[in-house]
Amino acid sequence: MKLYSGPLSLFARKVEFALYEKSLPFERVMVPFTQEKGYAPKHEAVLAANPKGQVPVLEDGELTLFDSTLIFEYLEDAYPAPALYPRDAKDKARCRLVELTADEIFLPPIRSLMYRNAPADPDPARQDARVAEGRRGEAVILERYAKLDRQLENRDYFFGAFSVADIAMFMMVLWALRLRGPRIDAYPALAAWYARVGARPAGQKIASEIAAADRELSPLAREAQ
Ligand SMILES: N[C@@H](CCC(=O)N[C@@H](CS)C(=O)NCC(=O)O)C(=O)O
Repeated sequence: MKLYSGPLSLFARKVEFALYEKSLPFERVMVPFTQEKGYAPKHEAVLAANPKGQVPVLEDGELTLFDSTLIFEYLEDAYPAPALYPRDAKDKARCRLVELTADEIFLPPIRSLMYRNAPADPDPARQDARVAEGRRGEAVILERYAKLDRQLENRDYFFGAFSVADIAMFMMVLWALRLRGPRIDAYPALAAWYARVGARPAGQKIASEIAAADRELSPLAREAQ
């Protein structure tokens, strides 16, 4: 298998997490990324495979797929063990809902913090507007933390065994923290779950590679050194 990934691509790292969990060997191609230019210039293979021009893109033999959620579903069908979805149909649907909630509902307030790693806007008014939006984003993130804390109370993982719901939500919390968003210490169930997912070999590998990429690419990480 070949995965087109990005050093600081939340969605591509999410797929790497699943590949490691399933112990599937893969060749990783890192597409160019800088905080200044984002994903420009786009990798030709990614443009050819994905009309959105986005990573992750997975090739498995003659199959080429994009979108982290579709890739998760394919990996589960093609390589079912270990399972990363619950077996029960309703829990499986709930698991997909947690993944969607992470990717589409939790991400927007986290995105509002990304300006912290981007070059400052030369227009002070526009920069102030970004800072204000980031503050509003932080308030929303705190509401999400409180909800996750209630959901995870007395649970090791969202659905008994580790699943894609844990991967998708872990990636969001990791992103909020790496962008110096609100801490999770005041949310004991969330903090314990986050540490549990992060202690898995795949979680450790993902988190340490992202931290290394940040040290190389991100002003926030350089400031913290
Ligand atoms: N829904 C897609 C989102 C993929 C995505 O947003 N990829 C980002 C990197 S994390 C990207 O390639 N951005 C470049 C662009 O949009 O031009 C998925 O789950 O894979």
